[in-house]
Amino acid sequence: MKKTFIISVSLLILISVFVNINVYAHPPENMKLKYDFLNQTLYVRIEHRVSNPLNHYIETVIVEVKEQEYVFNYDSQPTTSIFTYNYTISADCGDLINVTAYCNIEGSIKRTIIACYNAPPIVKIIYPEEGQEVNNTVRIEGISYDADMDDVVYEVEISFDGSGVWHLAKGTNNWYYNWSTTNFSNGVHRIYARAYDGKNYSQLASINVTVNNPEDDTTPPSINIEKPREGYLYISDREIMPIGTTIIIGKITVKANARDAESGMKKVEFYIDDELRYTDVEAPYEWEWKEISFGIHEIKAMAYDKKDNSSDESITVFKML
Ligand SMILES: [Ca+2]
Ligand SMILES: [Ca+2]
Ligand SMILES: [Ca+2]
Repeated sequence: MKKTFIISVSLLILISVFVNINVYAHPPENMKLKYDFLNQTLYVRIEHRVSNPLNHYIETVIVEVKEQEYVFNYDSQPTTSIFTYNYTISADCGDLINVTAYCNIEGSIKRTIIACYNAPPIVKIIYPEEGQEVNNTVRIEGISYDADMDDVVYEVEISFDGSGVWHLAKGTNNWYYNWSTTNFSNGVHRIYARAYDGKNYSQLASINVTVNNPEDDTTPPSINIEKPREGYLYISDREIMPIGTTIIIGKITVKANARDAESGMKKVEFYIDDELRYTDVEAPYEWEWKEISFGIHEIKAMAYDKKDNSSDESITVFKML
């Protein structure tokens, strides 16, 4: 007696495991409705993907209109994917028509239309998420769909901060829009999306995001001339001693130290008496002044950052040979 019981339970478990694997169930994927008022006919197009429509199928379709319920039962479905049922249903323009389709194993799908009226499309923003911090270029992504059988989503548009300017997104059911956040100030901005089915716009979908791009660089770089040093004597590029006046005999390598904390250094220009003599685009910034000259001159080094902010430093020297 006990043995038989155990065997029966084991068999039951085995069968249930087998059944679950064999007929893995999922709710119907989609359903679209259309009501033809002249012919008083309701069209119900169902998407329910199955491997065997004889044991996995839409079993019941229930139509509710004007507090009346129509029940349609089936013992299979016509195809393994998408099929349409027609029902003669009496409705007036403006009536709500609710349709629910039940899978024979698990799940159902429900859709509603208003007889003779267009259902506006629906749009959703999937990325970025509400409150997310963004910078540079952001790919705004979303989905849209339309409940009416004959309608498709014609286009999806994006707008920012209630500007009233709408930008066309790429794609419809799955859409995206590349947004350059550098054209926007840092801080909170609102993204809006709407879909159009050729007749009506959807309700707006919207999210807030925080734009956070590096601030513009308006600070000039720092610069100082390291060589020659004020008040020193140089002979043939060598520092000899402090003598109170800057005197250079022979050639000299002018060296400048320049830094920029924001956008970075672009170049240092070297001038003699306000005449540009050399441009160094890479640190260390230096230039060998070897022209023979005699007299008082001004050496100037001018630093530029990548946003063309500049600053300079000068030194007056006496040069011989
Ligand atoms: Ca529509
Ligand atoms: Ca700077
Ligand atoms: Ca250099």
